[in-house]
Amino acid sequence: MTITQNKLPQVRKVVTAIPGPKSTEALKRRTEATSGGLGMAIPVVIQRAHDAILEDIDGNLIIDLGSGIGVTNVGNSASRVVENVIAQVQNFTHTCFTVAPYMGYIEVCEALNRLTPGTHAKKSLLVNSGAEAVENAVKIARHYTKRPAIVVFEHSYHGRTNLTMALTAKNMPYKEGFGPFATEIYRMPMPYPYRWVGDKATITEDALEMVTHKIEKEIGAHNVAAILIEPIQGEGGFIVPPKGFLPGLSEYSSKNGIVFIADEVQTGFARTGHLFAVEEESVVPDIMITAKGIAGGLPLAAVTGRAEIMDSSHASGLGGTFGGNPIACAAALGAIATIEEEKLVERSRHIGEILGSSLRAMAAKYPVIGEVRGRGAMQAIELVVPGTTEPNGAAMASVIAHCQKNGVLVLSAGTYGNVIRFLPPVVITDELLKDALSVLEEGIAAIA
Ligand code: PLZ
Repeated sequence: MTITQNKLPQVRKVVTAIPGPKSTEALKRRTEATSGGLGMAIPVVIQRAHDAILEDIDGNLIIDLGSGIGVTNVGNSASRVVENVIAQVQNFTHTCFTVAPYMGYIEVCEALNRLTPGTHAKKSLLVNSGAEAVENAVKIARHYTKRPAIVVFEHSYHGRTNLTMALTAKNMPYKEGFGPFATEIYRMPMPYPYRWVGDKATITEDALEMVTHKIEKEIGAHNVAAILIEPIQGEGGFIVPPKGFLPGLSEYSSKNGIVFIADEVQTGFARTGHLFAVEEESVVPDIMITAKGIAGGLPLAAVTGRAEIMDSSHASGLGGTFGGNPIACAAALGAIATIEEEKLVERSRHIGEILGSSLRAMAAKYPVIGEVRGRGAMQAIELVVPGTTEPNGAAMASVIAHCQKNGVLVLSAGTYGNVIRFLPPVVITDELLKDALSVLEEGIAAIA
């Protein structure tokens, strides 16, 4: 089926104050109607979005450098996603895969088994959200190993459900007042290169030594079901582990019968200049968790792993009403086809070059930027008090406010609340990205 999509022009256009009068009115209703527990990155109400442009109800065209937190990698309302969704919604909307199966679910699993690293036999399970996928990966690893302990890291983020809050590092805002939390979760030191207090020349060996020592002395390796890690930590501030750390953990896991789980929820689907971030160091996880970018904006997440691990549960031990909803699966097949046919992995590397070189040039000029880090279309700047490594949350807030006022959506991140992260749709044009970066630079220059 081909549809006619009247796509928004890929240009920035600010026609009112942000928020404009219509958004301001609508946001009053938001406050009245929606839970006060929900945050808001930019105070506008959206009526349309295509590729890397968001249009608010006042007619402002805003450059999206967040992709709805790393989701619309293939662009907002990408054509293949829209076409597949329309075709599917006309055929059927739901059966529940564990009641009466359908091909879309099977085909998404086949695609994941084919595309994730490793040539071993793989199988997949589909669920609704990243957190639900993390929960299931932990369930499966525990069932397979018959062991209780889960090893996680400082600065990690894995979700907002009870188990995934326990797996997540940061208290405020994710955990504060929401306990008690699940047990048998053990948090390990994370080699955060920029803030590592030890010798940076031996960071990988030293961190691996600390982690394995703690596992052996405090848990017992034979009690560990899984080591769970984000290949680049997302909410924690785009912390890139030093070279060799992920391969070291993966090797230690296989030597000790531990399931090595990569949480690729934020890093997956052409985000980092690879289809999956673990590919950078040729790491082959036993289980990979994906979500966000998998379905171009529809809610879908997956657990993909070694066939013997994924098959270890008894039938009906896994499931859920909506998991792998047919419309979300149709969207995923459209998103995956877009990534492959439009060569978005290469595009992500190209974006990485523009982003990286321009951010590094800014860092050389403005000492408020303590570090530029990340990979491909997933990069960030960590803001500090010039001349120190002291986190500069005020600078972050003021740069983000400048970007918003001028029609550029950027997101914050970081354990210390001082990181600005860039997660543009991978289809963003060079011109649009450069325009957004010039607005960012004005914001940084203004506080320098
Ligand atoms: N694992 C690595 O990044 C979601 C959270 C936004 P869900 N990150 C964005 C917020 O403030 O709620 C995420 C992630 C990693 C798991 C998750 C959880 O994915 O789809 O939000 O449940």
